Amino acid sequence: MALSRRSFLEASAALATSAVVGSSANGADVSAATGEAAACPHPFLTPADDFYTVARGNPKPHTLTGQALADARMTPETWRLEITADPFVEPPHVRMPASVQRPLTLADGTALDLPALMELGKTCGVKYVKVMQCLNIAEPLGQGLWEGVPLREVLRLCGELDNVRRIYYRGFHNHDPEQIFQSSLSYTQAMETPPGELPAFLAYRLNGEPISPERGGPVRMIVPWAHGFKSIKWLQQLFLTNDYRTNDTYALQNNDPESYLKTAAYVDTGPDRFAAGQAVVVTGRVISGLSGLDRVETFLRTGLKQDDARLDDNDPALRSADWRFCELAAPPDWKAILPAGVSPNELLGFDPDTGQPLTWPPRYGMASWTVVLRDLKPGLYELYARAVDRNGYAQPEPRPTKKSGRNFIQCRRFEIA
Ligand SMILES: Nc1nc2c(c(=O)[nH]1)N[C@H]1C(S)=C(S)[C@@H](COP(=O)(O)O)O[C@H]1N2
Ligand SMILES: [Mo]
Repeated sequence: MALSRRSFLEASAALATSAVVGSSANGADVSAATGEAAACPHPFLTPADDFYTVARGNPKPHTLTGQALADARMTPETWRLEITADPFVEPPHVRMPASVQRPLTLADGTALDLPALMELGKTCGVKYVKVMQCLNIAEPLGQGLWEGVPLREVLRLCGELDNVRRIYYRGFHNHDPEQIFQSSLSYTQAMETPPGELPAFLAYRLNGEPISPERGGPVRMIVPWAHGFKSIKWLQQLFLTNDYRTNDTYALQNNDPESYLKTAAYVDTGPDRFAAGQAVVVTGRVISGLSGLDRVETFLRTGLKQDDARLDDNDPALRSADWRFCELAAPPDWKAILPAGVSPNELLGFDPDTGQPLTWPPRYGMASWTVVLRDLKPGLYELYARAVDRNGYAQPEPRPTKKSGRNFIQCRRFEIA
């Protein structure tokens, strides 16, 4: 697993600005806030190159260039998608194999190409904002505006499906079975979407641009509600199976393969020493997961000694701490940050009349938060942050098990000297 990271925290210079911008999370009490401006410490849309990359493979497919990239069918011209039925049976669990009326294959020249996928996008394309988050990394990887075609529309190209209980999908893996990285959805998850929710889809544009090889292009699966392992890069193959088990590569690594994104706040790193009298700016991000976001809260722990350990998530002192409402950065000026030609009114998760997100942050999206602390006496401090979801659960609840996604309570330690 390779992890690379570029600019993680934007310069905090823009932070010490004017009055409180109106973004009270779902009507929560703003009076307890710091009373400081919540200028956005992160760009709302992460530039494609600034995502934190999680990629397997030797060589990593996105490092291929020239003819090797074309041979991998990872260029817009060479990209193809195969859709086939899996003959797998295993009585008594799986008695009949899946079947598909019109498979799409390379062998008979019917595999889907990029122009055909984009043509489909003209009539049934979707656009939405979604954060990418790895189940095993305690930090959002980046947030993009993704555009593409719902998986169900692509499956409909294949005519009648029978005995199909799961849809599996894989990306380019150097033609080496050992390197296969696969994920899956149930038939229902692929075909049906609750109103107002976001469908699984085949993405071919990120932030208004073609998807780069590093971000999984030319075509990548995006499963909006799930952690990154469901969003397979360099997509090449769908196979339809009657095996109902979730044999995702991540399941084999002890993760909950049906985990949803968790509502959780994350704390940015930053300087650990400030001069007395200097304002301390602590920033972070919050993801709105399955249970939505009501508010972010922070707790300033004071009077620490150098060798004091940070408070554990289960520490009663943390549970009963003096948690204060924390201001979120307001929604951005959509016209200024969306790619040319994209209107906020057409984004899923946004109100088609007002062009504003239906929730803040948008469903399976993220926003930034900022706390400004002034007049702190010399000493050692820790600033903790937690999210409270729309069912009233405070992080790390309701799902503290880390193999369903990382959401322990983060803190930043700093000294006033
Ligand atoms: N083909 C393929 N797709 C993949 C992976 C991979 O290794 N190979 N890694 C997955 C994991 S575990 C994560 S968290 C996300 C990371 O997406 P990013 O690199 O665009 O941030 O990609 C997913 N898609
Ligand atoms: Mo991941």
